[in-house]
Amino acid sequence: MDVLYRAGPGRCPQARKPWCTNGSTAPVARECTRAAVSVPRCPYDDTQVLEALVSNLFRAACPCAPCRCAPCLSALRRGMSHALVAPPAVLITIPFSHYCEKARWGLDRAGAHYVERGYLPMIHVPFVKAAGGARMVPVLATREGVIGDSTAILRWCDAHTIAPGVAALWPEHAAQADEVARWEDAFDTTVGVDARRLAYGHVLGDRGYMDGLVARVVPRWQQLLFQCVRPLAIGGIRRGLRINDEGVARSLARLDATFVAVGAALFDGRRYLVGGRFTAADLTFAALSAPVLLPPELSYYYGARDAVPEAFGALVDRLRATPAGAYALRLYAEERGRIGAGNSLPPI
Ligand SMILES: N[C@@H](CCC(=O)N[C@@H](CS)C(=O)NCC(=O)O)C(=O)O
Repeated sequence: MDVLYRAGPGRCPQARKPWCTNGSTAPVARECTRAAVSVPRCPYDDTQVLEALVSNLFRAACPCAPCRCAPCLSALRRGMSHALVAPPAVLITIPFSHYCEKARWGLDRAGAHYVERGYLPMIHVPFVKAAGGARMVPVLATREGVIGDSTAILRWCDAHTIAPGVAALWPEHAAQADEVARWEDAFDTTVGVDARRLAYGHVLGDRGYMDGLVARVVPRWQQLLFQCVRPLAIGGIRRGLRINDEGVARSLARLDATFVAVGAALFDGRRYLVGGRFTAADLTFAALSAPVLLPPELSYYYGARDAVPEAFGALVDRLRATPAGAYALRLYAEERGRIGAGNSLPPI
């Protein structure tokens, strides 16, 4: 565990940061009297300051966010100031992005000690860049470096798994590992793109749904900003992801074909795509198809099935009823949150 403080006299070094107003339930850092034995360096320090300034402007939550891993949460419950629990890794996300969910699932499963910082599309750009990423999320800032791709983050998880009894996402057997990589690559470029375009295509125009989604997943300053630039932001997403009738129809046809291929691969009754056990191929399919399957485990992000516009709900029902859809939902029920469940909390 990476919490390197002990009780004793002295002041928490973080307490000097005047902007630490602490929006959480933990004791305020200013009152902290525990001495630091050694301060783990937060890989996100500079960006934290930037975010803190913006957050404070809008009186949003304290940016000194605790790590969400089980040991840190339990340390917080025992009364340790959240400012003392510095995360060794920071996951920068658009919280409802399914590529981010893929990375988050890998990290939770590995028992990783990290904190998530979520931003709405477009707002994410300066924060990603400040953390050393290119533009896209997910970005994982670690002490060893910055990783800007969901597959690379899963590979990082395999190398850093601390949860007991958790097998690697890529099997050791070379032929099986290649097969996993082939499925995983294919899902990244098909399901990932198509599910996103379909879901956005159905919900972007639904003001009530979008407001609910935004209110759930980001702090207030981002919600206010979104209200101000809503037409620009939605127009930007539509143009950037080519969300138009033609694009949506093309994505639907391609998604159906991928679901048929996955169903065919499972036709002999196997429970996982490769090697008789859960791998990166299964995780990637389930996470990337989540926006069109709305697994109950992700209702925090996407809302319940009944909350989506009617036409979209009908599509969700149809896809859920396919063998591939049922398989992805089963993976969520059986695999997501079972390991490192303490981590599976909403982003801060
Ligand atoms: N291949 C990348 C794709 C990630 C991706 O498409 N991210 C989207 C969110 S779903 C993104 O960052 N979009 C914002 C942008 O392009 O500025 C991965 O697997 O990480």
